[in-house]
Amino acid sequence: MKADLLLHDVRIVTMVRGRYGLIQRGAIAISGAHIAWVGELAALPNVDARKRIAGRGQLVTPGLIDCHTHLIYAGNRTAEFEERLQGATYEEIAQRGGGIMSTVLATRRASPEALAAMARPRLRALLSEGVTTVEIKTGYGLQLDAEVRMLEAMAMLAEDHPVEIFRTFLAAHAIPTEYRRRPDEYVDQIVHTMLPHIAELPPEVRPDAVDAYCEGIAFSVEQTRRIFEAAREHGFPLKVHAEQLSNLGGAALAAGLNALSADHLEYLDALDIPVMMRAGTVAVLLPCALYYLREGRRPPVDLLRRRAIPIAIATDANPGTSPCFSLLTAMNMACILLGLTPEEALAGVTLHAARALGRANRLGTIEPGKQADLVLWDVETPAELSYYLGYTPKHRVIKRGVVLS
Ligand code: DI6
Ligand code: FE
Repeated sequence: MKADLLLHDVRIVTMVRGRYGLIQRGAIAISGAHIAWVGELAALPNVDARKRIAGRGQLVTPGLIDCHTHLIYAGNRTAEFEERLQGATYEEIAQRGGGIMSTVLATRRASPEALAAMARPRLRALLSEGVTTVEIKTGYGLQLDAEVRMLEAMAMLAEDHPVEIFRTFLAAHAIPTEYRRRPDEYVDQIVHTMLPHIAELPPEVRPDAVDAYCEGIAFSVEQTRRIFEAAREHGFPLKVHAEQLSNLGGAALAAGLNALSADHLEYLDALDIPVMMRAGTVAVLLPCALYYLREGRRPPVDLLRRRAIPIAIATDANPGTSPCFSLLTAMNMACILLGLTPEEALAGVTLHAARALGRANRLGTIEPGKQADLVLWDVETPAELSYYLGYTPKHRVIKRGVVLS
């Protein structure tokens, strides 16, 4: 067998079916951007490899995936942070035009180049922990031109670095102040103007999915339904922000329309879970946001487990509710605050995160045929990835078969 790269003498955490699936003395043969062979070193066929890396017992995991971020934005929300420390709530601040809207005003004034420049250090922080795929949402433009500038900034970030960026269109993130008294007209604008326009964008900027924030301070279930039905007509997969601050039924609505994921879910009702199960909708949990908001409610992890709903974990990196640019921290918080096991947390940032992006056919596990997105870690056990707080074990990243560091 010919290979471009052979990793040998490694311990492999395959994450097949969301379990560690540990191979104690393994090897991985990579051909081009893909995994050609995985297994016990002893069973390795004769390989003619252009390059070899001896792992000396290092642990290999799939490249990590942050499947929910808002890391492109302008402005500064620290005044709001200080107000919340004095007792103001996130909803109060949003209702008086602060919150998301304050970030929108700053983002609307920024060029795509400026937005990309502001996002670069945040993206670099994520990538410095073995993240190889990042989802990024629009939603701080809330006007067609400004939303498109955010998509252009994503394309610029993708050019700098081999990281894979999944673009999500979130014009339904908040009702912009100018539509405050006529929110349905903003929904008309999304349905009749924005979605038809973005559906025709060139492939390097066209969104990969459409999202909406279904919440008391944002869009009702009925408004969300109109946006999702229109998005589906243009062929976009769906994601939803739902049951973060209250239970409106957004997760069940989205799952009924075959959404890839329903995200947040602190207030998810047991009755909403069967429809997620039938649709294979992933539950994306965002522990850094609930930590930052000091939210007392927890997503119903036990019920999700019992129904075998795949659980993904993400940072929700954003300036208001989760200024967290560390996926390893999100994994730790998923264990400490939500009660996940370290194995579930790792599945949450690999296989299940890939499913939340509709890319599990290509990403998220170490199996022949999958893309060679891998991280070699200097750790003794896979649980170590969830164990530290503010410490990143030494590691090397391979993206699409190319050794990056
Ligand atoms: N839920 C969140 O936690 C963020 N967006 C969302 O829909 C908050 C975004 C922000 O406050 O800027
Ligand atoms: Fe979010």
